[in-house]
Amino acid sequence: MPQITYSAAIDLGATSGRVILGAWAKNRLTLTEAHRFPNTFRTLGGHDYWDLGTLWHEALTGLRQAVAALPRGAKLASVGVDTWGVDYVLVDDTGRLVFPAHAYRDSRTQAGLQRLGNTRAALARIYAATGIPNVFYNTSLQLEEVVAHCPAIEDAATHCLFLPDYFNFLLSGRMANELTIASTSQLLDVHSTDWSRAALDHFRIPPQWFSKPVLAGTKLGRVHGLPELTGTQVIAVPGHDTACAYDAMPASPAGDDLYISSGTWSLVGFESATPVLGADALAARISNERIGDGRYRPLTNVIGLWLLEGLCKDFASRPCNDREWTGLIAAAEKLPAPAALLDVADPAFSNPPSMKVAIDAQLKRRKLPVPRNLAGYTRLVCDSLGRGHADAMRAFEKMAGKKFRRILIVGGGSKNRLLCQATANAAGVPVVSFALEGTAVGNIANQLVALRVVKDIATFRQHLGATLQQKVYSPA
Ligand code: LFR
Repeated sequence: MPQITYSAAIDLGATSGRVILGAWAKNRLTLTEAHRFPNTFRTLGGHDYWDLGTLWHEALTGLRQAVAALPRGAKLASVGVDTWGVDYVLVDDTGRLVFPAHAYRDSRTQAGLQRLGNTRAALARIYAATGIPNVFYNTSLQLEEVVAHCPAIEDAATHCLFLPDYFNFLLSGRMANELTIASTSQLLDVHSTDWSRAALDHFRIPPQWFSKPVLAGTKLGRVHGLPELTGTQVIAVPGHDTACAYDAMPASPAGDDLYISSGTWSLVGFESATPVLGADALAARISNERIGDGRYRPLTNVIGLWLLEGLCKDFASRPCNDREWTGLIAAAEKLPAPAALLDVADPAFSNPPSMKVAIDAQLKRRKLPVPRNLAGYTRLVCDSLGRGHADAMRAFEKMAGKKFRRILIVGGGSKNRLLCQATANAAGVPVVSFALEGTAVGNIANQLVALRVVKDIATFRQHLGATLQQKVYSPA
């Protein structure tokens, strides 16, 4: 019998969550989806909140199903949690929630966003300190608003845990802040792996709420309180889903691949030993998020397939299954390329009541024709996102002084032929798409490294690359 290591990834996204069981044997990872469930935030009295009780319940259901799927006598060696970025809970010393968990699309940060946006010197200082631009969802703006709105919170809360940190605590009983998720906050020092006192002071956030972040691979302890999981290690993987997705990229060791994790957001970036900072980087909204080992992932957040998801809501003819999606993409491919593309950075696209109305308004303002049907809009959106990806690539090349030879794409958009081809055409380099559950695979890869079953992430990528199905789109 080969030696098999079983690990589970709890991988929580803003619109769906899953628990994936990984089996590693003979340098090959086999995945089983133990459980998948929808996620959404709920609006109460004008504010948006996550339903953490339901998420925890679903995570436990998934873990139990993962254990039930193990062969007789096998044990789950470890479990790791990753989630979307920036969201957090405030707890007391016993881990009790002392403030409701808001969702990052809640509008309570708008005033702070504008205030910081209008004070150029302060924004430049915060960017120099944290490497994170001014974005509406930043934890910094969220916490600034909580402290201002509810000063008593400073006494009630003793710890700020990001969502992966909180689920790790529920599993292991240990409170720790993990580095990659901390790096999404705009509160981490860009030159060290500790918090930025300048940023915490600027936003008036109590520094005692945070502990020095741990690196990915830290063992937090055994799962407690769940008899089925006795002995299973809780491992702090990169808590940020995008950091996990990037770790799963079968990248060339030469470091000349650009990465896109394509889903609701298009997360375009690369790996670097140094951050990309300065006025041009701030203007290009480059986020210097962190890799699990402490290095950097300079990244631009292009609006992504949120545009297409939003548009579909406005069409009765919207696709409802994989076959219909393929049909829509094929119809869009047959259309002529649009004469002019959308400005995808238009803030009107971030959360409009109707995406179609928002797109039409931009086109009319620019005196451009409005597409006739959903296929026409799909063509316009994919070509425009391809251009957005290429623009991000060129900005990185200029600022980091390097050339990218390929673009690697994972996530939902990697299955979208039109988007992959549009990206290759606009960027002038091949796009390589992988059929890969990037976030869950990166989560499990980090557990295997922590368990010393795999030497390091580079070795994992080599093994993964040898077994993965890939499709290459050459620039037309
Ligand atoms: C993707 C993601 C992005 C982050 C956004 C908000 O799931 O983590 O990286 O910018 O969600 O947190």
